[in-house]
Amino acid sequence: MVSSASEQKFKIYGGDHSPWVQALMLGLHERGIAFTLTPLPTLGVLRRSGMMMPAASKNGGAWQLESADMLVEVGFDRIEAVDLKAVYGAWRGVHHRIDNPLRFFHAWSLAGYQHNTGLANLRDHFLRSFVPFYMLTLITLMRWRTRPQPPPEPAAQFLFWEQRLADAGDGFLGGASPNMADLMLFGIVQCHASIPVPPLETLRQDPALPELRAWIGRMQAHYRGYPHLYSGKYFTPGTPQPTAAGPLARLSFWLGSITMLAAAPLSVPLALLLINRVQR
Ligand SMILES: N[C@@H](CCC(=O)N[C@@H](CS)C(=O)NCC(=O)O)C(=O)O
Repeated sequence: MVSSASEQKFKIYGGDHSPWVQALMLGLHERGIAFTLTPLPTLGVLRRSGMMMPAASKNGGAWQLESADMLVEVGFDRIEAVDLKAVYGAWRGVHHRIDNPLRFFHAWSLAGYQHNTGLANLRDHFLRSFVPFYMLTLITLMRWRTRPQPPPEPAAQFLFWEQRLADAGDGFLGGASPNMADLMLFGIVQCHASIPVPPLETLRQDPALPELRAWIGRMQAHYRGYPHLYSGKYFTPGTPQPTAAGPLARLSFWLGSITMLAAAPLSVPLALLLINRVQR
């Protein structure tokens, strides 16, 4: 049974650059369910599932993985396998987010978490610099292993959705309100916009994608007031960018990042160890 929105509160570990963290947060927002976002996994989560995000705990209960399972729990129908595959297909090009590592860290530095106050908050920002360090290591490995090539036809990865949206008319993929496919696809759009990668320009400009652009506009209008919209600056109607971390928090993040780099003989093996822990 799905309990009422006011009885539920989620604590989510993750970053709002992740499409799956975004999908979960958008779904909770849609259902009017309160949540907090925390940048660091608990030690228990770290031991069990490494750095994989999102992990979420409902009402202080056990931490769970898998955005789709958690969205089902709050009342969404599960996304069809073929749609999930097409959502992953729209994520191509994400590896470009580390083309410029400084820009990558800069974007992460802006994330405005505030869970604790005072020194504890600064400690969290210092420690959370390990997350982009980990992601940089992971994406670098992925690039070495798969050697991704530029697509011959940049819009191709989005054409499945362009067609589906043409069939869906003026609403969402879910009809009058967003369904799990809307949430996940919009999560991908947020990911591409959080650190702009070539697929973002394709979404903005490619003449083959008018339906997708119109849908992004409808989603932005629908989620106006949701505080993690990175796409709002690139598509109409415009919406405000997420609130950035304050200067002290950012300073702390950068001190953390420099420390992670200086401690590379320790931090790189730790990242590799944790990467191997994750079941993908
Ligand atoms: N199927 C998972 C996918 C989650 C996922 O791929 N998360 C990425 C961030 S976008 C992650 O944490 N990757 C870390 C890793 O693979 O080690 C879900 O939907 O929750």
